Amino acid sequence: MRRRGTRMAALMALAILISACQREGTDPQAFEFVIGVSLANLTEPWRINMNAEIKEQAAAYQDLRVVFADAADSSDRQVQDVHKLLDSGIDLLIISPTDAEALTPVIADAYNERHLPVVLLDRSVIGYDYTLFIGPDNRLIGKQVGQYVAELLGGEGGEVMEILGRAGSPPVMDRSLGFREAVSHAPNIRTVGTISADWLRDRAEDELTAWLQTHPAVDVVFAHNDAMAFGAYKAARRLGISGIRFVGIDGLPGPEGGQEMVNSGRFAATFTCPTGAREAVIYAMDILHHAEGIPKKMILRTTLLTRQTIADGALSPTFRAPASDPGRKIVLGFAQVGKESDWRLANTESIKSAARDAGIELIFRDGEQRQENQIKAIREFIARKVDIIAFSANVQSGWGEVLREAKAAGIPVFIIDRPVDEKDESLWVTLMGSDFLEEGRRAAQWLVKYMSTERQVDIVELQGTIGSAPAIDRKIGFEEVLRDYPNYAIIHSESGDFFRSTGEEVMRKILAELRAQGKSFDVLFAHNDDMAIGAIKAMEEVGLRPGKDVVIVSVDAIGDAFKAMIAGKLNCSVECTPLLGPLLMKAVKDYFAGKSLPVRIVTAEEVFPAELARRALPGRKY
Ligand code: GYE
Repeated sequence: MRRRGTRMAALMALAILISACQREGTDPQAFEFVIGVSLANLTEPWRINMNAEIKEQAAAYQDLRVVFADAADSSDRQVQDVHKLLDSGIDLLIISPTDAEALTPVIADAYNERHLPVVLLDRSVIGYDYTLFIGPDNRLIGKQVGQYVAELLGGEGGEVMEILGRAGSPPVMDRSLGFREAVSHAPNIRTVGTISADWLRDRAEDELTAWLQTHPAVDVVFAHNDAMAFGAYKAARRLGISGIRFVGIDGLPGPEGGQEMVNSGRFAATFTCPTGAREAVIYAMDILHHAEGIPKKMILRTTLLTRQTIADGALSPTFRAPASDPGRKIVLGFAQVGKESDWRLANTESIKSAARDAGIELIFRDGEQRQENQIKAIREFIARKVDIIAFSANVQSGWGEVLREAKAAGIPVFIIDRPVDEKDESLWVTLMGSDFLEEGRRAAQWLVKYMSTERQVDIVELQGTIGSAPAIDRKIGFEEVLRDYPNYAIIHSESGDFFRSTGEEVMRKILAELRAQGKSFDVLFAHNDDMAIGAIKAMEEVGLRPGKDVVIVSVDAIGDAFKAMIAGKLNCSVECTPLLGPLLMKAVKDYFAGKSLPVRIVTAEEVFPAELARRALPGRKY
């Protein structure tokens, strides 16, 4: 309610300049919050739909006023729009950037300097300087289209023509990459042509008319959105060419929308690409009300629409009450990895308490670090006909068989924390947890900044459980950053299996080996804090001063890591939150309420260098 007078004046001025909306009949003075919405353009049907959905969802809130700005596809104009919105005193910014590079600085400034919450819609920026990203995984969409086209054409294969949106834009590059990766597995499919039509129907019609003159025999036309696919369809019809299968993306309702094109047989298929607009407003209000558990990224689900899948209910959210008696408690079977670290113990506690709070009946099984125990537990859940199964995969491979059994039994599976590397993503409903690659990158980014040196830096790496996603990805992310710093070298890398005791043992062994070779090292990168704390003990035994003689960076940000940082023995911990219980129970409830869930939810995390530890410790929850 602060600065209401001046803000009111600034907003009225802005509303005249741009446009605004609030719930019908509400007193313009009464609103509590003002959200600024900066859209890339209002020409494409998909973006017009996004705009409409924001307005509809915003109308549900009494105390909300939304101010819109349309950048008409100009990033310069969008930068100005954002400045105007910021200067007018908005409480939160929702933005769909025209161009990541051009918009990153002004968005980072709003987020870091003005501490304004920022929700990115559909397209991202460079880096992580925003509150929440909601959008599709364009590479995954491209891959799904490729898999569908490969199936459509079958063993014989055929010729495919690809119509791109705006050349060089991230969605186009990702969709094309995913598509070509998928069709590259089908030997008889040849991509015989590519044209760019800037997302526009008429441009696609003109371009394809010219192209078809010389290549009338193409089997499939894949267009990056339905508008261009329709343009392509019209071109073929005008030239009297039949037999081409048209595949689009967006799947919007209404005349000329993808749903109509599929139902009328003009398209073989399209793929939904939800705008995320409603979720953006819902989460924006949660953020403004300081709700807990706001994720960092929500990757929205894409659904294949053919006449058959639509007939099977692909468009209608199916109400999924627990099998027999909707009134009874939802029964969730959870197969946990084990008890290897403080992180894991906090994760287990978070799940157990959140299930209690949500009134969900939890059957909890501890895998004791063994995959076969987890598989046995999942089979037990299937036999007991639980309503839903959730698990964290000790190692990422070898889950296909049991996940197919759960699917065959009609029991939905949620994966939390550690993903699996199965290709068939229909074997689980959603995956929620951290971005382990990004954690590895952050550890290395902090290290090179902290060391700021050209001299040789030798690193010992304590890996987590071999074959587990966090160990694999943290290593990849860490090495990816160090590739630009040739004076940094990992001279020894060994697994401590995420245990504090094993971290200590393995470090003791490494120290002895290096001493015998007359070698020393400068840095320890430990894939989790527990192993780092174990290693600190082993270092002190041989008279080393951890945190001083050896710089130590690790991952998790558990309580004991803060104590070690305050004691000067650990230099930095990259956060990885174990508090996934509330997120999981909310998703379970949403699922049974028939809501479509994101395919991926990435949690929000920070980096804690030692100098921040003392101030941060009191607020830590694990
Ligand atoms: O970093 C580690 C735990 O899967 C992210 O497993 C989790 C990791 C975490 O043992 O402490």
